[in-house]
Amino acid sequence: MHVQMKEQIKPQPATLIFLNRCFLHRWMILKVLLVLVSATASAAEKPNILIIFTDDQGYGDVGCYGSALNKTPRLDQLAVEGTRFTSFYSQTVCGPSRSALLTGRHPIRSKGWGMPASEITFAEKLRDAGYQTACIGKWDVSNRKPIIERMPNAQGFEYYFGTLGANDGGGVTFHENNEKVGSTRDMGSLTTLYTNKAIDYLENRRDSGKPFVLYVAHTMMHTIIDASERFRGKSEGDLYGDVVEEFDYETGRLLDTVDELGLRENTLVIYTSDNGPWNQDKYTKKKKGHPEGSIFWGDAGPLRNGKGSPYEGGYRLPCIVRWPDKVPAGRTSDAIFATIDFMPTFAALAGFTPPADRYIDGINQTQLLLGKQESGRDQFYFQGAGIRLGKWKYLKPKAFFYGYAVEDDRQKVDELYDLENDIGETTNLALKHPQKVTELKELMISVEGSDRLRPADSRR
Ligand SMILES: [Ca+2]
Repeated sequence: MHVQMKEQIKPQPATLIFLNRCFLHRWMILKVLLVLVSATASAAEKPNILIIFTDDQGYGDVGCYGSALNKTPRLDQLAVEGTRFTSFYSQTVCGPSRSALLTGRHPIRSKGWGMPASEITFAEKLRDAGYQTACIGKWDVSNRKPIIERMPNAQGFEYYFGTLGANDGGGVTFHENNEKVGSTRDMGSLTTLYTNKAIDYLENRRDSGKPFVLYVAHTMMHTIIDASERFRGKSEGDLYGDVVEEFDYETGRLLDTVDELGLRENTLVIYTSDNGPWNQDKYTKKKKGHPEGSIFWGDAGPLRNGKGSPYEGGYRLPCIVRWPDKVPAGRTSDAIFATIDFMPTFAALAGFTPPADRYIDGINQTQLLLGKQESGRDQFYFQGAGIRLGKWKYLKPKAFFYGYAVEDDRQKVDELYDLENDIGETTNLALKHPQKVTELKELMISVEGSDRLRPADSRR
C-alpha cells in the first residue's frame, strides 16, 4: 500500500520527507496502539482458575459418569458446557493427592501429607504472575497440624479458610489464614460452609482488577459423611447419595455466583475428586461415628477396587473442565490427563515458568484442553505399584495398597491389563505379553529413579 501510494503521487523530495514523517508518526501511534491492545489482550487472556475438588468421590458417583442413583444435574450440565475426561488420574489417597495437584510432582517426590515447605505450588507461581490466590477447605499436606511454614499462606495462598486435616473422627478445627478460628462436629454443615466462604471470596474479598485462582477442597464425601437437614434422607442413594447431591447443589450455587459476577467467560473451571471411593467391606462396615443407618459407600462404576488401591478405582476420577469458547463444550475425551499436569498447564495459560530446579512430572496439557489435539500423556505412574503406557497398565507383584484396600485373594504376580478393552482390570495378560511387562517395568523404574530428578529433565 505504501509503495503504491509513492508511485501514484510521485512526490518531490520535501513532500516525500513530510509524508514520510506523517507515515512514521502514524506508524508509531499504530505501534503504540498495537502494544497496548496486545498487553490488554494478554491480560484478558489470563483466565481465572476455579478448582472444585471433592474428597473420596468415585468415578461412578456422578450422573454423567454413569450413576443411575445419584442426581447431579449441575455437574451433568457442566459436562454439557465443557469437556468430560474419562482417563483422568488424581492419586489413590488424600494427602498424596493434594501434594501432587499442588506441585505437579508425584507423591514420591512431593511427599503427600508431609509436603515439605520447600515444595513449590502453582499458587506460589500464580501469585508471582499477578494472580490473587485463595484456598478454601481441606489442606491435608501439613501433617494435619498447624505447621506455619507448611500451611496455605506459606505455600502461595494469600487467603485460606478451612481444615488442615481430615474428618475421620467426626470433628474438624478451622483455620483462617494461620489463626485457629473455631471447630465443629456438624459434618453436614461443611459443604455449605465452604461454598459460602468461596462465594464470599468471589464477591467481597478479591480485587476485581486481577485474575484469581480459587481452590475449593471439600471435606465431603470423606467419612464421617453427613448432609444438611435439607438433603438428608432425600436421595435414592442413602446418606452417601444425599451428600453427593448436596455437593452438586452447592457447586451449582458457586457456579451461579461465577455467572452473576460476569466471570463465566474467562474462568477455567475444573471439577474433580482427590481419590476413589471407600468401597471395601473390611473398612466401611467396621467404621463407627456415622449417623445411624448410613454406609459411606461410593461407587467406582466399572473400575476395580477404590480408594487406597492402585487399580483404576483408586486413581481414575471424574474430571470436567469448562472454559466457554476455549475448551470444547459437550466433548468427551479419553486422553490421559492428571492433576500433576495442572502446574505446567497453568504455567502456559498464566505465563509463568514451572520450577526448573526439580523434576516436574506433569506436562502442559493446554492443547488437549483447547481441543487442538486429542492426545494427552503417554504414561501415568501409580505410586509404589506400577505404570500405564497408552492402553497398557502394569502392576508389580508387591504393588502398594493401603491396608483397607488390599484384595485378600490377589495373587502377588506381575499384572498387565489392556485398559482399552478391559477397563475393569479383570484379565491379567502378563504371561501373554512378557515383552510388554518388561517394557513397562523399565519405564516404571525410570520414573522412580533418581537419575530422572536432574533439573534438566524438569521441563519435560
Ligand atoms: Ca480423599
